[in-house]
Amino acid sequence: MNQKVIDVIEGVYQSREKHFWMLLDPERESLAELTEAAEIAVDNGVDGILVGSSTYEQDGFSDAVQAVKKGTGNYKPVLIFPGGHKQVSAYADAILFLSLLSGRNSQYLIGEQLLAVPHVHRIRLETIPTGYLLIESGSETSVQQITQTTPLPRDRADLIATYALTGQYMGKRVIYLEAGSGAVLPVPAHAIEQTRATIEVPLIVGGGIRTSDQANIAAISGADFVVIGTALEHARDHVRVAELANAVHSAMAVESDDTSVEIANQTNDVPVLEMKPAKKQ
Ligand code: 1GP
Repeated sequence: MNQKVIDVIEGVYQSREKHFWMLLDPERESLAELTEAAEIAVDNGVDGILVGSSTYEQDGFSDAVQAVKKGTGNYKPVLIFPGGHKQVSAYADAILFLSLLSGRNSQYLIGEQLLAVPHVHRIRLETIPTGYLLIESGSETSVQQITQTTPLPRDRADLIATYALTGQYMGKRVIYLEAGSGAVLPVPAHAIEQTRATIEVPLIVGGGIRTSDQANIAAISGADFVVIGTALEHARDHVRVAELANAVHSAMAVESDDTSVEIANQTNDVPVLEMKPAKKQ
């Protein structure tokens, strides 16, 4: 990768392309599996690979990133999606420099970042300032448990969009709406739509997306980048990767300014910045 990753990300947003990112968890796969997964991903339409884990604390993280990078043949960006400050590696093209804005736990707002910075600076790793918002997804997820934060209510698209805009105003170059890895329910389409209509920076959406339909809906609703991890874990199925990639890419032609995707239970039309008390469902 000679190009800066932020330029790639902003280029996707500006051109209204849709990109499909695969998440690989080094805690759940061997080095050989990571390389193989990355090879299959690149061969079947994946546009970039995230590497990270909510719990990984071992020294071998950089080896895992190197294994993934090897599998991509340097054709697609490899980004660190860190669960903590030890997840830094010079083999990555960039790191999503996350700040968990939906919570009030200072460890994940600034603490882990501060601990990571000396290493990140030493290796001159590209940082992508990312506003990370955790959205309620039907049950408690590991990211929720680990960060000890409360996710944003899934029926409050207005609140989610306002948090995203706050992130943008704070200087975040990217916003990530996260349902949590393995979530029962993905981020609601209405929350994606309202966030997309509100912010003017690229939007990443992930967590709980398992099917082509769900991936397609996330992209049509306004996600510039759709992330899938769990659904592809250990499943080295070329066809399935290609189907999911196609479901995301094909949304480019479908998305319009009128992204009125019909999703059950998503009828909240409260405009952003006019926040109302949370409704009980
Ligand atoms: C998690 O958004 C990613 O941080 C991907 O989630 O593992 O549920 O696909 P899944």
